[in-house]
Amino acid sequence: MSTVVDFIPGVPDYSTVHKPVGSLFDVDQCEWNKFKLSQDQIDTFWKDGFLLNVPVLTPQQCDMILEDYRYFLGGEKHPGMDMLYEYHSNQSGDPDNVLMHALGHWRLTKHFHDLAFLPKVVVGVSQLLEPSGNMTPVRFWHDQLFAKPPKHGGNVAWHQDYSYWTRTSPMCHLTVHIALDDQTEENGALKYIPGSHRWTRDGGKPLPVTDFNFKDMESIKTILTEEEKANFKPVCGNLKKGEASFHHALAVHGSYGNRSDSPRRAAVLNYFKDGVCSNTDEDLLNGIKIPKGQKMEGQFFPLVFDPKWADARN
Ligand SMILES: O=C(O)CCC(=O)C(=O)O
Repeated sequence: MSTVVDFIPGVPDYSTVHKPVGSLFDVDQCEWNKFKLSQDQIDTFWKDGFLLNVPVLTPQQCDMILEDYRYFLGGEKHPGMDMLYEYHSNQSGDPDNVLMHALGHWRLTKHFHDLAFLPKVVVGVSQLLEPSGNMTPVRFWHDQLFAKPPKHGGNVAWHQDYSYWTRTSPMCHLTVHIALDDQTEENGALKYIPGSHRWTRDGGKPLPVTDFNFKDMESIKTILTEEEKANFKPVCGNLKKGEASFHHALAVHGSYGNRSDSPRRAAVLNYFKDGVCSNTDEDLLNGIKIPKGQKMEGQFFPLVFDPKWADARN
């Protein structure tokens, strides 16, 4: 797909194009292999279930993304809001714990669209999707924005991502969380539980969802075993602006409220291995269906990296 088609007259739907369309990064200079993670980074990911502090955006690129973020924080509304898969101005419903959460904004602006194709992200994802470390073709699943306003920014309750994604299978998914502001203990930095990517039920199933509104931070503890509770030792990511963490689809993660004087905003990218199938005849995302058993592909699930592209540059 290479031509942008309007969703409603005058509102382009960038999901109709499966390559970068804007000026967030220079595509011609793209030499895929230079974006590979080191073996140490890959080993850390498989040991802990996450990898921290990978620089993926410059502060200037973060500011370009933050320009587009304004559509989601009240005030100016984007004319294509109906294209979003989800939009919660405050997912918790509690005015003292405000969490803005959106999905599907890659369809709305060039910068959000291109972020999904960022070489520094997709090459690493390709390396981390297979425990063997063999690079594998990668498809985009969806994006997410999480913003916590100053002083009364809300929690994101501890969870495993795949608990929300069993409508796609097999589990071969990965998340990249990009900090658009420096993250600290005070502003609600993302935290991880090392080793929790091995916490499953009934022969490999994820833990059940315990809080769909992300509000009740500790609700996950009601379903953990004594051993899991004993090993519940959070590590703070302390990501700097422009740094990313890569996490396994079963890595337990979450974040507390923002009590600082500044907003804490993040852009999250979710991917899966090419070949993952739909596991439902119902909606996969708002109005988007793929029959159960069929491969996830087409307009909404672009191929963002194939190791063949890197080989072709050598
Ligand atoms: O922004 C947050 O604190 C939570 C983000 C999250 O759940 C994720 O990156 O998968």
